[in-house]
Amino acid sequence: MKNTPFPDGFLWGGSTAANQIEGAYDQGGKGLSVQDVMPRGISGPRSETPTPDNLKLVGIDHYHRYAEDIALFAEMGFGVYRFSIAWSRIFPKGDETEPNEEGLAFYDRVLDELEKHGIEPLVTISHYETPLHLAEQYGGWTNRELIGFYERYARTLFERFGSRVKYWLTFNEINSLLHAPFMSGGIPIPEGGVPEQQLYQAMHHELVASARATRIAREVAPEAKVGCMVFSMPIYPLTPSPDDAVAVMEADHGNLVYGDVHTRGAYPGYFLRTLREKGIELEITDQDRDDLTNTVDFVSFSYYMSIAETADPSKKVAGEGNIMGGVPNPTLEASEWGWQIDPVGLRLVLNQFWDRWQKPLFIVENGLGARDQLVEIDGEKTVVDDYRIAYLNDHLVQVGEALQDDVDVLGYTSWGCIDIVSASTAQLSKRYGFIYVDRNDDGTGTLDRYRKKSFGWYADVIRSNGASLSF
Ligand code: BGP
Repeated sequence: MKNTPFPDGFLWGGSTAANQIEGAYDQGGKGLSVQDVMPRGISGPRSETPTPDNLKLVGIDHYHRYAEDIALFAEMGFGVYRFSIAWSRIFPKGDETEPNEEGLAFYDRVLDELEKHGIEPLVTISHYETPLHLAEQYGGWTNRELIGFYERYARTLFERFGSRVKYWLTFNEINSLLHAPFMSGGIPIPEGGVPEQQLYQAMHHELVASARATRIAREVAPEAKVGCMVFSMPIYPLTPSPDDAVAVMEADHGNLVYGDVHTRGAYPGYFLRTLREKGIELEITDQDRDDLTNTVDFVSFSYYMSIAETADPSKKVAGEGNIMGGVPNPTLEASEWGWQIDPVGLRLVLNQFWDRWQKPLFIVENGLGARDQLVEIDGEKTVVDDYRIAYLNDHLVQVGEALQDDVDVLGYTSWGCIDIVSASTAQLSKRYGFIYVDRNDDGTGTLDRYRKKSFGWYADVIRSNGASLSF
């Protein structure tokens, strides 16, 4: 075996979210989630009710094909699979006192399948799919009552699945709340936007809910490891000017405060200054402060891209990006969707998070969204996705660098290991998978699955524990 920087037991796998993969939006007793009225993704208008042009209503029909999909993951050698539980399958409206048994039973079946193949589950409790009723009747996370509803939901999951699931994530990309209030926090957006006072209060409620979930897990499922999940975004100064460096520090703070609270159990001083300067007074009870001290076991994050930042208003142009765009970096190329590709940024993030938080890290999203062309080779349909292989290879090489820096990394789950509906644009043509799904943006397609070239490539990476990468 060739040398590899990846330690024994490193968890290799893939990652998805219920609202982007399952479909069956109104089956099995499921209620509506905010995603069911977001036919155009984050930036498009919401609809009043689910409309047939919303690709998420069918997704890739994983609700019915999960066994076939998990068998394909097993064929690649996955040791871990990250998926989310749809809150509205378990509590269809969100404020019920009793869970929907049919919803719980579905995830039992998914877990059975994973167990059969020896794949460790990694479960996101809430991935951008707040029950719609909680958004419309309560104002989403601006309302303190959501803490209690989430608590009941989390307790239900820990009680039911706690002995079968070791790794849990409380909220997907919790630091996206201020950038995408409806998708991330179920907060209806009035004309003129959500007042900042309410947004920051919602942020506080989610942080308390996350910490309470950790507390409950300790009681109910003592073997469980609970992590937070943030999007990571290295930010470079556009020039060497000290003012640009300060602009970077401040932008960084806006993203890092969530991880700081989750790992330290209290708000950092720089955040309190931001609140003071904005004239925001948060309602924080003594109980909240006590709850926040329930810090996480590990930190997980997504990584797709980096941005630049400047203090010079004339140079401040907004580029495209995951959750937040930034000033484009002139030294980097971008994906077809304008996300700038930066493998080295992943090493920087891993080192920064490790140095800052000293908690094991889990890379739970990374990948390239690209348009794929289905072709036939030797009678088999496939995609020759060398661009995806290059992207993933270069990022994994940087994970290897971070491991040599002695950063503690538990595992890597590439995003959208099978093609799913995009979160930002609600397209199916923005594909991340090792497995091609025959479904198009207009909703046509057979939903058949095909192995892409990257499928065999990733299987080799996993089998060799990273030794087959081109360093
Ligand atoms: C993250 C989300 C995912 C996801 C991914 C890729 O922000 O956690 O749900 O989809 O980004 O983004 P997109 O699907 O918009 O390409």
